[in-house]
Parts: sequence; C-alpha cells; structure tokens
Amino acid sequence: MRVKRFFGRDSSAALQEVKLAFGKNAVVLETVQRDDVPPERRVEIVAAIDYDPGLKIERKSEKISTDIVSSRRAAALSVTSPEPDSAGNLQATDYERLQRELHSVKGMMGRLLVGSGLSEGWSHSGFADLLNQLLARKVSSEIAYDLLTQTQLELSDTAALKKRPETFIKELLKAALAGVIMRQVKVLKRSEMARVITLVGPTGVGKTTTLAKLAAAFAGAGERVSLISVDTYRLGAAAQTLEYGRRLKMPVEIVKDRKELLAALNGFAGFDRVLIDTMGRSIRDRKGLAELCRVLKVVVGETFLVLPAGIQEEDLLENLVHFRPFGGTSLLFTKLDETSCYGSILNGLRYAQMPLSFFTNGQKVPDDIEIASAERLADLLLDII
Ligand SMILES: Nc1nc2c(ncn2[C@@H]2O[C@H](COP(=O)(O)OP(=O)(O)OP(=O)(O)O)[C@@H](O)[C@H]2O)c(=O)[nH]1
Ligand SMILES: [Mg+2]
Repeated sequence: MRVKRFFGRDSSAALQEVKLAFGKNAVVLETVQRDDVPPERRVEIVAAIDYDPGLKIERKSEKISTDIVSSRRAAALSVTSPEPDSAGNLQATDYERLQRELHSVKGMMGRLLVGSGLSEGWSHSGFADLLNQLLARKVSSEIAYDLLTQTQLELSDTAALKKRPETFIKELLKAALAGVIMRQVKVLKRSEMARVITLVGPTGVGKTTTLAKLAAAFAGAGERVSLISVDTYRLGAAAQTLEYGRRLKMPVEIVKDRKELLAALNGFAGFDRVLIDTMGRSIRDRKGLAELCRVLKVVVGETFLVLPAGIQEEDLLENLVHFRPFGGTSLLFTKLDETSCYGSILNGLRYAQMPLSFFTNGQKVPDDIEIASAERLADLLLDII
C-alpha cells in the first residue's frame, strides 16, 4: 500500500490531485482543513493506493453543520471516504459510483448555494447571477464557489458598495471575477515552446486538423516545419497527415515504433519545428494507450493534450487521469465553436495544473486557431466584451 499526502486550496483541488496521482482506486484516509498554512495548502488529504481492505482505519467523525462551507466539506468527505462494511472494515471505493455521487453532490451544492442566499458576504444579487452563469457554462460548482469567494475577498468595502447603483455593482463584481479568473490562467508562451511538439488525446478531437493549423502558423512565422505521424495501427491516420504535408509542402514521416520515430526525429534535426501527430486513443483502450506512450517516450519536447472544449467534467477527469503518463505540458482545447459550455477549459486547467496553449474554433485549416489567453477565457465564461 502506498500512502501520500496531497494538498489543495480546497477539498476539490486536493481531491483532483489524489485522482490524478493515484487514479480510480485511490482511497481517502483522512482530510484536514487548516488556516495556518498558505492558501494553496489549506486542505490536506491523506490517500492510499493498493489499499488493504483488511486494515482497520479509524474514521474521523465529521460534525455536519448547516454552514455552507462546512457542509461542502462534509459532502466532499462523504463522497470520497469509503464506507465501512458490516465487519467495520473500510472497502476500496468504486470509481463509477464515486463519479455519480460527486456529480449529484455538485448539482446539489449549486442549488444549495443559489437557494440559500449564498455564502456569508455574498449578499448582492450580482453574486447569484455570476454563480448561475458560471454553473451554466459548466464550471464545476466547487471552482465556481472558490472563484466567487476570492472575488468577495477582493472587494474590501462592501458596505460602501451597497450605496452604488445596481448595474454599477454588477459590472464591478463581474470585472473583479474576471480578474480572479485571469490570474488563475497560465498560458504557455509561443516563444517558450519546445522545438518538438506532440499532440495526444482521445479519438476524433481534432489532433490532425490542429497539427495542420499549427504547422501553417509556424511556417507563416518563417520556420522550417516537418511532420511526423505515429501510426502504430498502420491505418487511416497517416494518410490524413500525409495529405496535409503535401498541401503545406512539408516533409512527413510515418513511423510505427520507437526506432522509426527516433530515426525520423534525427532526420528532421535541422528543422526549426517538428510536429508529431498521434492517432487518437480511447481511454478504454488501455493497451493501445500504453503502447503509444511507450513509443513516445523517446521524444523530448512539448506534449499538448488535445481535448474538445465541450467535454463533460467526468470525461475530462478520466482523460486527464489516463493521459497523465504522457507527461502533457499543456492543454489545447478544440471545437470552441461547437459549445457554449466553456467551463471545462477552466476545470481542466485547475485539475491538470497545466498551462493552456491554443484554442481551435472551426474546421478551416489554417484559419481556425488562436493563441489561448486568460482574457479570452474570462470572456468566454463571462461575456465581458
Ligand atoms: N467544429 C470544429 N470541428 C473541428 C475542429 N477541429 C477539428 N474539427 C473536426 O473534427 C473532425 C476530426 O478531426 P481530426 O483532426 O481528424 O481529429 P483527430 O483527433 O486527428 O482524430 P483521430 O486521429 O481519429 O483520433 C474533423 O471533421 C475536423 O474537421 C474545430 O475546432 N471545430
Ligand atoms: Mg488524427
């Protein structure tokens, strides 16, 4: 059994760390909340993997309070703590059940927050509007709550504020929230990107199309660009990359194993930029994922995890867990044009602790791509501009 401590700003953030490190079979042993530590370490979770159900562990009793913060924490605890069986032993948790419970608790939390007059200090209706907007855009309720708490802390003189006109206060709250969101968004600067960039991600999310857009953008900036397609199936994926290479007048190598990949990388040593396309792998295809991961181990450079902006939170979490072995260095969100629920972008950033790199917003190559920015994400979530 491996036991490790995880930290986070709140229980949700610490829990994501647990899930990302230990995966679906992690068992939460203890959760502690402290106020005498930096904010990002306020919640500490002790979790175990390969947990021995025969081992008796005393469960801390939690006082369920009507206070929203306490009930949130208690709710999170009840979701993450395993239930004792009839013999009093703790059983390993079932991932799917937890996901379902987490989902229903989150929904309940959202309703609770909206219906209860909100947290202490959130007395202005502008907070409720913003909370509703964040939840409607599918920002996770814990993250939404956390963002609004920080927003409230930023507004020093709320009493004076109440004397101002309603619309002024709403705009001010929105601007303060936008500031809070923007400070949390890290972006991988184009000038700091590694020479070799690999795109990985689930099937059909737009990796090959995005690779072509990126190739065109880098070439447009005067770089010599070459392409590699890792196609261990020897099926369709390579043909698409070859066609883009032909249209963009860039050399393409199709490789099927580590040896061929290494040879292709050496062959492209003189290029300013090497972009590696991989075929999509479903997270259910564990063998295929592991195989692709092994092949890519020889690559030194950037790895962009490509995900569609409209991805559901549960799927987002599962993908982050299963693609973690690939060592992603940034998140790239596609198909912004196909959703209005941009909350996954923010959720993904928080859960994965990776910077953003690009957004794509349409099928057109090379036009439908943009450099991700904190301002753009805040606008997508809050309609600022
Ligand atoms: N609406 C929209 N469609 C996109 C975007 N990016 C890619 N697509 C479309 O998504 C579909 C799949 O794109 P691909 O680039 O083949 O996806 P992939 O991830 O390489 O797929 P696999 O290699 O099979 O895993 C195509 O129809 C693309 O035109 C986007 O930003 N918006
Ligand atoms: Mg592809």
